[in-house]
Amino acid sequence: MTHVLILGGTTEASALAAALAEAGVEATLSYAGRVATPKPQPVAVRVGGFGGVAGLVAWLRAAKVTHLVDATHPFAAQMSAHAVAAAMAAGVPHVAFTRPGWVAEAGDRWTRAADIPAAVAALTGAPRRVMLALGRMHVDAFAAQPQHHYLLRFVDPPRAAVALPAHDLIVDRGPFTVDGDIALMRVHRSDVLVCKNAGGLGAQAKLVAARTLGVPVLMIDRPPVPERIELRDVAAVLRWLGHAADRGV
Ligand code: 3Y8
Ligand code: NAP
Repeated sequence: MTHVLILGGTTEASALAAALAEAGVEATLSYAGRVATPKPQPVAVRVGGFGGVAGLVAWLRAAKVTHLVDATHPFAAQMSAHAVAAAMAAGVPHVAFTRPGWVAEAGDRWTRAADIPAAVAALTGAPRRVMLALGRMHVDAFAAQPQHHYLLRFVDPPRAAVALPAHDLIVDRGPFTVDGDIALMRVHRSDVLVCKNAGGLGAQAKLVAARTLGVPVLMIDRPPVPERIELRDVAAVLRWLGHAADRGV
């Protein structure tokens, strides 16, 4: 009996959950519990950490998971590393379902940063109007560059005061639209966009908006993740599930 555990939090995870519900395949979508109201799903949902690799191994065994699909965000590197280790330990077939990173196109004005600290360092200099489209978890690091005015976008209202002197805060969850992000950057007179190389369509609008407005981008590269099979679309995952099930694994 197939039971797929999807590690979620992306548009890819939601698309796979919808396809599995449609196909009548038992699946559970897992959220870390980072936001107040995770998106409703047409499959069973669980929320919260597993308790490290051991916790995930125990969960895989207790729930009799037959396939593990890591469809987490490319920056959820710790979860992805745990997924590889736990699947190996529990003997559960595992793939990643992820999207390619964005690449600069003609007309783009990108500066690459290896990680969040490098992005903070790259903002040394005269005051600017920075659209910091990184969500909530890493905002405090930018207090090291207090000379700028920041435009922040969180999924939920902040639980504590934001440690940035000058900032505007938008509370909104994606997927976002190009027109919406063009309007946002115009109203806030953003002159640089800082973002993670998330890839995918759900976060891409701001890049198109920046290109349209000629706003330079400080693009943060993805963290390293362990070697694994990576699939790029729902059909490939469904084939993998069908194939893996044929082998009786
Ligand atoms: C809790 C679960 C779906 C998934 C939708 C995608 C698209 C919209 C764009 C900007 C960038 C950012 C952020 C972003 C996007 C999708 C996707 C994506 C970026 C939800 C969700 C959860 C989270 C967690 C949240 C983080 C934050 C990051 C906001 C659901 C809505 C900035 C990443 O307040 C917090 O603690 C938020 C934390 C991790 C990064 C951060 O450092 O703050 N995502 N986002 C997941 C969980 O609990 O397991 O409710 O849908 C999911 C989505 N967010 O099904 O349609 O596929 O990437 N999410 C980034 O890319 O830089 C916003 O503003 O332009
Ligand atoms: P992370 O740093 O890689 O993981 C930290 C810990 O959070 C994990 O060890 C695990 O805790 C728990 N966790 C992470 N994702 C989980 C999931 N889907 N289900 C259950 N537990 C999970 O993760 P993160 O970057 O904070 O991302 C958290 C969630 O937000 C993920 O669902 C991810 O897809 C989503 N998201 C993240 C970003 C981003 O920019 N990082 C962007 C969009 C969406 P235990 O060790 O206790 O198991």
